[in-house]
Amino acid sequence: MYEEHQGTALLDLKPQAAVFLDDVVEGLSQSPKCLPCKYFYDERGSQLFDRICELDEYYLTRTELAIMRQFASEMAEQIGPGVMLVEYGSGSSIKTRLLLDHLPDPVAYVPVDISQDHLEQTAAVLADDYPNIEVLPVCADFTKEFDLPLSVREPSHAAVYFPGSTIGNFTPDEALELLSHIAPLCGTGGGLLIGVDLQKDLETIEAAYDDAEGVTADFNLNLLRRINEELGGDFRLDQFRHRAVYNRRLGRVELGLVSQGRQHAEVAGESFLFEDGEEIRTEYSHKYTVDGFAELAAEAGLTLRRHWTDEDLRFAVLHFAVVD
Ligand code: AVI
Repeated sequence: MYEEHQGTALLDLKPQAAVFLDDVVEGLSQSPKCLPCKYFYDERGSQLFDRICELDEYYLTRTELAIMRQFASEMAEQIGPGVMLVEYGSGSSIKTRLLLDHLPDPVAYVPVDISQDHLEQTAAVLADDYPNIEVLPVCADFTKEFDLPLSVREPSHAAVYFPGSTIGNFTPDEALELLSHIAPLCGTGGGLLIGVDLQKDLETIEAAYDDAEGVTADFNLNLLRRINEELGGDFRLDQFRHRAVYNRRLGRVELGLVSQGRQHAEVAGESFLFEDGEEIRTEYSHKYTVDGFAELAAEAGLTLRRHWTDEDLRFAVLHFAVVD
């Protein structure tokens, strides 16, 4: 299960079966139709997401980064010395580096990601740049339970870093399930540092998910392109329109693709009917209040210790402790 990669041992726990087709057929057979947002991120989708992060309207990335720049040393102090830092996602970002730069005597850094290529590349670069920190990549689906790798030096505790408000792409039930793995993973004395997008005015939120340049629309439609290319689908991309609506009651952006007319599309020999105006739900992006998120995390055995926000209260980074 361990493979050697440019000086970093990779723990490979990724699911072996190709489930993309099953998930697509299952989602399109439901009413209302849906497709899992995790399939946005093929190579093209990841490039489009990088462009989204640079958009004027998409305030999340730059706001979180500004919070990290301002408060990384306080966050690192909260996390404490001798940590095994476990990042959900590949951690190539400046945010990860800010944290690693400020942590007192970290023992190991464990990026966890399902995308092996990306994980290997970023782990190798970080191992080069931080020779005193053992880099132990784990290729796994972090929404499922997995074991931490062994480090040469014994850590005093483990802490999960989960930036980017990716937690918002899970429903509250799914988020609770994911969070409930963290306390047993890290054990008493462990922690969680997590980036969460906050509830705010509708205009700001909807603009972030429906930008003037149409990059988010391309990102959303890329899912159909991927189905066409990888699963032999015949979706006509110009016959579906990107839609992003903020549902204030549920505190979430609802992203969908709306059929422009009554039409059929085939995937791997199965035919699906789309009525005029029918929507395929492709993503939720939940927005929280600090108290609301702390309540959810408390159900998973995590106690809010501190949090940091920007001046406009757009985004928050929260630190939780695992307590008995
Ligand atoms: C990855 N995730 C936090 C993004 C978000 O804001 O929910 C995904 C995204 N979807 C459309 N734009 C960005």
